[in-house]
Amino acid sequence: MNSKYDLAWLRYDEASAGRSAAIKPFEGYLSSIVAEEAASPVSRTAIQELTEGIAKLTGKQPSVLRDAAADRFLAVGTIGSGGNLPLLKDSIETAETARLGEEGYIIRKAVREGKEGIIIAGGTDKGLLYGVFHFLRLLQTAGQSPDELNLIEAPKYQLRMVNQWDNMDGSIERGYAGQSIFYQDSIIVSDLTRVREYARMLASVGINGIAINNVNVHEVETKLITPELLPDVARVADVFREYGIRLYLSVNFAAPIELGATSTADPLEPAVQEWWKQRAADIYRYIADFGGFLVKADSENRPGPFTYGRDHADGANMLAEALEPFGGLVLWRCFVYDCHQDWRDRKTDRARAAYDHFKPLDGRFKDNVILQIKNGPMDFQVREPVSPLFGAMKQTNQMLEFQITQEYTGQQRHVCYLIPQWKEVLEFDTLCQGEGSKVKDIVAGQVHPYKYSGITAVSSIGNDYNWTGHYLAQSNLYGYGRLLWNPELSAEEIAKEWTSMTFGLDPDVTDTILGILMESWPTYESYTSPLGVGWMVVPHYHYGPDVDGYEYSKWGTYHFADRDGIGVDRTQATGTGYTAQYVGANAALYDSLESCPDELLLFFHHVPYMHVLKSGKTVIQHIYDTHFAGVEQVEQWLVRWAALESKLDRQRYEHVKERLLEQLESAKHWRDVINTYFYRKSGIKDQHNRVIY
Ligand code: GCV
Repeated sequence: MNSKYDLAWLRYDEASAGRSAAIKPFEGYLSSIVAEEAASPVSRTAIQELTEGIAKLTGKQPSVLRDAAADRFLAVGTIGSGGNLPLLKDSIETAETARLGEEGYIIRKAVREGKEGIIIAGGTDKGLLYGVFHFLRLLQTAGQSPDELNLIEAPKYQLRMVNQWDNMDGSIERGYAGQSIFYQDSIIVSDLTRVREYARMLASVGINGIAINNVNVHEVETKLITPELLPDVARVADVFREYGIRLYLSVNFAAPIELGATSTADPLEPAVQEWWKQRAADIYRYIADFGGFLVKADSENRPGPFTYGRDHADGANMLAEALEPFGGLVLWRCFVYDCHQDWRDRKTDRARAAYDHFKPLDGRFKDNVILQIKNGPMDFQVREPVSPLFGAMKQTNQMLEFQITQEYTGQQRHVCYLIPQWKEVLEFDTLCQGEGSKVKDIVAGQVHPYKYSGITAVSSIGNDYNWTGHYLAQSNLYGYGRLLWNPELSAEEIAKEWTSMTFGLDPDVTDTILGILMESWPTYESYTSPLGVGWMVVPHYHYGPDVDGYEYSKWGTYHFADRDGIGVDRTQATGTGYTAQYVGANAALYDSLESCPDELLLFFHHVPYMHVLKSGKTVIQHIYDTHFAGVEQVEQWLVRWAALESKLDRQRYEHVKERLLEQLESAKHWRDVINTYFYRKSGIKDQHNRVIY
């Protein structure tokens, strides 16, 4: 290890097998960069990234010129920002410019007066930066030719964010990759080198917003919005700004009380409203382009408007009013449910909560409020249906929240490539405006005309050398950004890009890693909780099996297994009626035992163990078979990984091997606990007589 941290997919590793073949067709263009004088910090970053990237990839420093001296060169700039780069101006049509918006770019070959240039032209400086990262990606992934190059790209989503769940004591809630890179000992770190490197990683995949503190806002963090801490927050905002990323803060709804200003946090109380207006004014004095507030209210014991008999529109609107004069946004989370439920109460259903709380408020939110909705109705399980709240509110901005950090999917000790899961969510057709009302279009504001929309996710990074705990978990952070840029990319394409950039182009290496990644989500699902029922994890910690860990608890997460059967009845006739929150054919699909998809059966229905699935297997046999198969799959991965020993650097090879060995042990533990539990409950034998305890 030469540096203090791994460079992930930005290693620009000249020596990687096959890399030079990818660069070769571009070689003639790479020694001179023709650029206007950088007009903004983001343009400066773009030119610097391009120069340094090429230098590392080729071993030769390109020169940056104002005019084309050589016959071949790269021409970089923003569209409409002056006449210094004729090649750039001449080769772009006005109609194309309109397609770019602020963040899009064009990359193509152009010829003028016998000189050939590859142009990288951004709609604005941000578009240029994204174009530069795209071009550097082309140099690292095989099969590109300058002659065929003609790309026009713009991101699908307006807000493309990450949420850090970092606390100022340096810990990270649900963090599995070390301590915070932002905070230590209750202050913001003075050396922001690593934060800058993180900004690069995020910008390289198109992320444009970050909330830098945990949504559970504790005592010290409550002060982040005060002049005491704002100078430090502003330092962090400065770093992200250079990479086109806006900074947001999570706020404590009870802040005016906790900071001693008022005796209430009632959103309709003028003194409280005034206090928030003052805080907003303070913040924008320090950070002129501050993004806004992220809020977890009335959720898991956090304060909120319910205390004062007010609803969530009252709460969100008060904050929105304070931010409005400055163009700030309120990202208001819908993860609101009763976490003090009585497990004996079979009528209350946590899955219903977000829809029941928020749907009736449609039309009441100010237009700088966006509701932030988790992908599923429960909590980032390995398998859940899509939240029925998406698209259910026509007049209220919505954004989607994913979880990159692998809280319930192996905690970055198990490989679990999540892009296929996220793609299923995005492709779900809610039917809210008839067929073709997919989640991916709803959160792009293309189904209902939302003013603001987008996607966010809980980040997975910490100060571990490799950022994400498991080297292969870097693929989820990379893939998340790429998917937000363009949700039409396939999970394989994304995995391939990441693998090539991170590990080089040797087909043995890329094929093996690609295979493991693509098999990993179904594998994780197969040896953990079956058929969409979820939970069955060690309470609070959420790693490893504990079938009844949450069964008699207050958290509303039950499986109801008894000697005869298992599953949660969420049907309209006999269950909690949750299925009715879906539209038309979707409600019918989930409500009927006949049509409900196997993988979600136990989420929606309580069935006997001998119920026959669409696959032809009984539920109990499915449980046994998948749990044995999951372990065998991990065993196979170890064999495939071992074959790469001579092709990988020692550090990464050994690290992944160790994690796979741990995954194998953990998968066996899951298999034996789950199979034994259900064998003992049901008394039904495995058809294949395998060992169950
Ligand atoms: C930040 C889950 C996690 C909590 C998290 C919460 C949330 O319940 O276990 O750690 O709190 O989600 O999303 O607010």
